[in-house]
Order: sequence, then structure tokens, then C-alpha cells
Amino acid sequence: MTKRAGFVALIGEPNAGKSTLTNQMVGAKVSIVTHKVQTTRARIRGVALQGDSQLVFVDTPGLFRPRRRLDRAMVAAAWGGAADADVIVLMIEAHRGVTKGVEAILDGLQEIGKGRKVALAINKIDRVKSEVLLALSKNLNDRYDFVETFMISAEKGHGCEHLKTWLAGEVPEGPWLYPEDQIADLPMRMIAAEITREKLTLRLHQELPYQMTVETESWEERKDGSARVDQIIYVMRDGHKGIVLGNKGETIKAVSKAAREELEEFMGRRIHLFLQVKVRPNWLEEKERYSEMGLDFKDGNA
Ligand SMILES: Nc1nc2c(ncn2[C@@H]2O[C@H](COP(=O)(O)OP(=O)(O)OP(=O)(O)O)[C@@H](O)[C@H]2O)c(=O)[nH]1
Ligand SMILES: [Mg+2]
Repeated sequence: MTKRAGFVALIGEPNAGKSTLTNQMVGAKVSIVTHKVQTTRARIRGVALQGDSQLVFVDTPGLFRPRRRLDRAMVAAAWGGAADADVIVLMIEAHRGVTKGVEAILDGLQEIGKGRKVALAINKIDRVKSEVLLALSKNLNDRYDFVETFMISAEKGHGCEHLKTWLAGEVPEGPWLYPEDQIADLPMRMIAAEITREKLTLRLHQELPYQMTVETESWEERKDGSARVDQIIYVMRDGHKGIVLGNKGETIKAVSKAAREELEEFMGRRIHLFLQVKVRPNWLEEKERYSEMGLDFKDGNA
């Protein structure tokens, strides 16, 4: 049989379920997921196999109207992911329908989608009645010429096999792009930082998740097969540091425990995780922070 391989970019508004679908397709958690918007900050590649096809899913940051440098860099990374893909899948939330944000993305697709296969995936179908879905599908297909429409629940898996099979036939013929057993294309230190950021985001309220970043500072292999991982959580204000630490350090302890457990499961070995919080009022304007995240600092220029 001829092999096939290609890139499938998942784009959509923040919270559409792009990372959930990436993980569902890969069959393992490679991209972090939270109930909050703007969780994913850079492009995350997850690799899945379907028959003779290797599908490289490109999970992207949500598309929204950017205000800060970081937002602009994230949105640029998302459109960049779409522009490089063999197939683009636009994800829409079934219960929210055609929002202003979705309209803006459809406008953007007129340009980026030109000469590319663009499919529609209406996600979170577990949250709506089927009548709503048919109307929404018609509405969206009237606005944009999608090659195919899928109704899915990325979380529950409904319709995902069907989408995967279709994608497997759409990517071009050619050799596989990654070794057969590789599921993600992100350095371990970044995956580790992302896991910690997820645990922090889940525990911190309101704006704080958007004002912090996590970096793996060092990774030291130990003779007993374990590893010592040191990470820094950058926050913008003294007050934020206090919140991240929590009363008697209980927040950071809980975050550290949850992150370590997930990292150990991912790696299948013991990890000693050390977290440190640093106040850095201007980190959002520092070039190095962006390269650590996998973003292009220049993309954030206004
Ligand atoms: N009910 C329901 N919830 C879902 C489904 N798919 C994803 N979610 C939830 O939607 C929320 C957002 O999911 P993510 O996968 O982080 O969304 P995203 O598009 O990657 O979001 P950003 O990274 O912020 O752009 C999470 O709470 C998910 O559990 C689904 O099929 N049904
Ligand atoms: Mg995401």
C-alpha cells in the first residue's frame, strides 16, 4: 500500500476544543486543555496513524482579536499553522454557533483557505439538539465553501473516527514524516512546562493565567533513572506571586504535585519537580520568553 502523510491544522475560536481533538486523535494527551479561553499559546504537533496514513495534527492557539504582544504572536502562530497545512479543519462550538469571532475567522479563511482543503467540524454536539446542528451546518456552508462537514464531540469521541478516516484519505501520498512511535513534536522541557501551566491555569482565577508563563530552566538526568526538573513561573506582580504560592505555600504545592504526577505518567519514570516563582513585570515584552514558548517575538509587533 502507498503511504500517505500530511499536516492537519485545527483552527477556531479559543475554547472550540482544538486541543481536546488533538489529544483524541493522537490517543494521548499531548496538548494541554482547560475550560478557560486562550489556553494553547503556540503550535503543538500531535502525530496519529490511521491505516497507511500518518496525520500530523497542528493544534493552534485560538483566533481572536489580539490586543497584547503575546496575543498577536499567538494569533499569527495560528494562521501560520493553517497556511502550512495540507488540510485545515475549522472547529466551531455547536452551542455558540456563528459568533462575531467565527465571522472574522471565515473572513480570514477567504485568503488563507484559497487553494487548500478546508473542512468544518462542529464540535460539542453533546451539548445541543440535532435540529440546531442541521441549521448551523447549513448556515456555515452558505458562508464558506467547506469541502466536508463533520459533527463531532472531541471530548466524548463521537464522529472522531469518521473525521480521522476522511483525513487519512485527504493527506498527500508520501513517506511518513515521523517515526512510527512518535506522538508529539515538542521538546520534553516544553511539554513539562505546559503541564505545569495547565495545573496553574486550572487553579488560578480570572486574569492571572494570562499574566504568567512557565519555563523549564534545567533538566538533569540522574543515575537512578529519574530526572530533576527545575521550572520557573514568571508573574508580573508581587501580589501574583503571593497568589501562586498560596496560603503557607499550599497552592504551589498542589500544582507541583499534580504536574509531577502527570509528567511521571507521561514519561513513565520518576521526576523530581522543583518550582520557583519569579516576579518579572515586563516578561510579556521579553524576546526570550517568546522563544521559550515556541512563538516568534516579531509576530507580536503592532
Ligand atoms: N461538552 C463538551 N466539551 C468539550 C468538547 N470538546 C472540548 N470540550 C471542552 O471545552 C473546553 C476547551 O477545550 P480545549 O480543547 O482546551 O479548547 P481549545 O480550542 O484548545 O482552546 P484554546 O487553546 O484556548 O484555543 C474544555 O473544558 C474541554 O473539556 C466536547 O466535545 N463536548
Ligand atoms: Mg488549546
